Amino acid sequence: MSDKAAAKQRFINVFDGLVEELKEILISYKMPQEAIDWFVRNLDYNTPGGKLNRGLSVVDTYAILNNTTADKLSDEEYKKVAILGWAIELLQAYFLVADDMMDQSKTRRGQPCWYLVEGVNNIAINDSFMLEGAIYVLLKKHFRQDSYYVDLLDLFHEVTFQTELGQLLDLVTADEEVVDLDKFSLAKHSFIVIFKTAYYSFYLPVALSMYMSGISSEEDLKQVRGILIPLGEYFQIQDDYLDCFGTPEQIGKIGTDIKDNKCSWVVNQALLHASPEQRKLLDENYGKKDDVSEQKCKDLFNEMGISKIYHEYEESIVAKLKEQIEQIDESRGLKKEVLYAFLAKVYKRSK
Ligand code: DMA
Ligand code: MG
Ligand code: MG
Ligand code: MG
Repeated sequence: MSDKAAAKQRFINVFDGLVEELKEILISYKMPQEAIDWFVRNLDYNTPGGKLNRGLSVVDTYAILNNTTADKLSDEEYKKVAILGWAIELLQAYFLVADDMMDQSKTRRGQPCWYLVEGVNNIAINDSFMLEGAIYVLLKKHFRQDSYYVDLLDLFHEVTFQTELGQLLDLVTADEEVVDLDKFSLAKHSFIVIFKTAYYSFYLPVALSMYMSGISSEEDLKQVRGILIPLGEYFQIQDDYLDCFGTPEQIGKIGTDIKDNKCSWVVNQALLHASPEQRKLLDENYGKKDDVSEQKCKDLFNEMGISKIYHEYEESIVAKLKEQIEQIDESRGLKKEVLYAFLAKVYKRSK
């Protein structure tokens, strides 16, 4: 097994233990077996199947801040920080189960979306709530006695609300019936993606490790936010790009942004550069539910060289982020390496 695979396996082993702990809580409530089995199936289907980048980042960041590597952490310390990692993965699972219903997606992580699994349907709504609820059950059990417990709770609540604000703007900007491309703009796109993705995917993992490491002054939290928010914006621009230009085999999901009339980075770039005829084609085809209209939009994006614009954007944002990371003040214990490690995970990703 490679080091990377071994690290992932150690992390997944913690999850199996957490499922047992959550199960015990339902048993203590004398929950009938069929509901316990359902909850376990919900946890297993929706939580561990992804890249686990967010969760693993909590562990890696913690190791860097404590001048060590993850494999050198004792089992006890490893488990504790890994629980924070799994708490983010549960938050992500909660958002994704709901997001796939709202976006009418078909597949996720190479399998059918949870709400489309035989017999699930709208029970997925309650299942998403329960994935979120599991976060607080675990935090209470494992962090109740720690001085930073309330900081963890505050952070999860704040970031959850920010994500929901982003999802709200994402949804109300993408009307199901009326397509009005004048409603889109890069400024609105930036707001949507910072709120729906950057806070929980980038700021949250680092801030959690910082609290657990005791390196959590307001100045240092502000310093990391200043880099992780634009980095998260870049990550979601990649997600928008891959929705249109990635293959389902690569990204594990079938893109829905064009049919869903989403204010994505791709269509915003096209709108910036479109001739009157190209604009007309978009007005007539973007946001339509059929494959032919979707293909016409994709052909136009190819003809307009959106990929080239994307690759230029990628190089320029990465150069900017590196410059910004270099400015970090490490005097209170924060490390530039934390941010370089994040950047390396995102740069040129294809899934
Ligand atoms: C997802 O945005 C954001 C959250 C909070 C789940 P999205 O719909 O672009 O994500 P995906 O492409 O994975 O469905
Ligand atoms: Mg989606
Ligand atoms: Mg969505
Ligand atoms: Mg997407």
